[in-house]
Amino acid sequence: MAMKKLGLYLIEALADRGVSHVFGIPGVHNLELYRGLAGGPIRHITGRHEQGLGFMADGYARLSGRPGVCFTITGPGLTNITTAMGQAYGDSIPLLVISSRNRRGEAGSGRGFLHELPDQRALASQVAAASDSIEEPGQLPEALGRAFAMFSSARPRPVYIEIPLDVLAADATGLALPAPSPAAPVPPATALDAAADRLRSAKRPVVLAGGGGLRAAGELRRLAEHLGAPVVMTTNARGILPPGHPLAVPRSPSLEPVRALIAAADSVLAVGTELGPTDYDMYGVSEFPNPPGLMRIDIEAAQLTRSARPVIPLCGEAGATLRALLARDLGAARPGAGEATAAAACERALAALSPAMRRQVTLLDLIRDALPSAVLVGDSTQLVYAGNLGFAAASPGSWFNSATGYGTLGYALPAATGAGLAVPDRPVVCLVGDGGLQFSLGELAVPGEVDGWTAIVVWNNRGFGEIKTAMIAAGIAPEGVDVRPPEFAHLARAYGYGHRMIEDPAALERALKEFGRRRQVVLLEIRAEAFE
Ligand SMILES: Cc1ncc(C[n+]2csc(CCOP(=O)(O)OP(=O)(O)O)c2C)c(N)n1
Ligand SMILES: [Mg+2]
Repeated sequence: MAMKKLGLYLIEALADRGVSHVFGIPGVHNLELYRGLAGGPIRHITGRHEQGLGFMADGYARLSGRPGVCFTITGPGLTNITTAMGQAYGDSIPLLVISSRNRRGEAGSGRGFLHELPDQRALASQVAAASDSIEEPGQLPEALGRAFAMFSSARPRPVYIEIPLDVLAADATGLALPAPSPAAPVPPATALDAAADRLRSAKRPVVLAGGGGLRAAGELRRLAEHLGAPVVMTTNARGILPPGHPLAVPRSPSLEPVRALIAAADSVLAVGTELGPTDYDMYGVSEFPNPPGLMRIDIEAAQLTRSARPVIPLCGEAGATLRALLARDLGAARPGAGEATAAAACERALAALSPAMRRQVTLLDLIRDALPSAVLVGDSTQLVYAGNLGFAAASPGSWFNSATGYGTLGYALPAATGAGLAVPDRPVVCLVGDGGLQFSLGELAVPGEVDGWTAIVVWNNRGFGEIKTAMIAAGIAPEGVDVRPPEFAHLARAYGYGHRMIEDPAALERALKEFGRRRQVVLLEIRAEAFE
């Protein structure tokens, strides 16, 4: 019988776990990862830089609900992807990063083998929830099993597995597939009973929803409607309640009117939210106060006491935990309750924004309404900052960006490409600044190559606009911020994409509707000046 190399085993094991896409860049150092790929069930997407493919995997994971799997080479492949791992770590996104490594005995020798680093695993461990070196084939099934178990029953984050070249090519004949993952955890019945009691007697309940609640949108909605509880949604939770839902508060808890709504509650149920500063104190103005009567659902025990202390900690997966609560006696339904408070908080929060930001939120509303099924993927740019404060996304998962969490420029374009691969029948809008897009220009090739349906909306203010404003506000003479943008029309042409210059909202609406009519990649350049 022909020997089966470990690289081939890995592909079979991934396919067995339902992996359908791998984001990678091949090299002589990871050839054995590719032996089983061509002609198989897994589609390989080639990034133009490992940071870009890591962001693609991140966008793919968010929309597919599956881990984004990445293949990199030893050394520079790994160092290039660490920024994307940092972004995914900050936002609790499951990535499985598989890298080759120098042969056993060569790695870390200091002799200068191709791509050699002193300690790859230690480097990756700083941006991963777990990192493993596979020193012999028999260790791989357990490492993979652990990775998949962590994705489904712990706060999902990047997991790193490295396989030395000689181990990748070693015999894996007869190696068993990784063990199936355990069921997602639910809190103990006593804690659930206590939470149900508290919710039943609450007079002014409020729900704080985070990204961990995205896959439990139905349960969250039922619970909130039963209790008459306004639902405050963080950046990553936007869309859990749709725009216009009477209990929806799609506004940042960094804004004073939203904080006032929370402070006036007698019971607050936080679901899958870190209660972290990039959502709850976006501008570092004043720390978010401990919410009154806090019950907190999180899949990770350690997270339950970070940033705020709950009176009832509920360690469990959001959907399963909410279903367990809904199955308990929560008192009579309270139709209409909480609606006036929610509406008032929404209105006051919007009024608290600067006129420029309010106009930007209106522009985002226009984009959503022109393309109701679109996923909006953002970078760190002015339009997106305004959206994170006050934009109501159409559906769960249709609003996410790198202006929050780790905050990496260059995220939006590749993440939009990955999102599109996960939901190929939906258009994707990438919202990016002229500065941020220049961080990932190489990845412009990929949406066209994978037959994507992507509108790249560039907010062109000819430089690092927000940083310039911050320098001026700090009394610093602007330096390093008037960076020259390329001619985006020429760039679009180079890749065979359409281009439109947008100078007023009506033109944007027309261009988006035209884009929505058929699958294509188009670059819509907004002349920001014309919107100021
Ligand atoms: C990798 C990385 N480097 C630097 C920064 C700091 N930074 C944040 S926003 C920004 C300017 C972005 O310019 P642009 O994309 O044009 O957006 P604008 O502020 O002009 O809307 C910079 C340099 C960052 N967030 N990430
Ligand atoms: Mg700019």
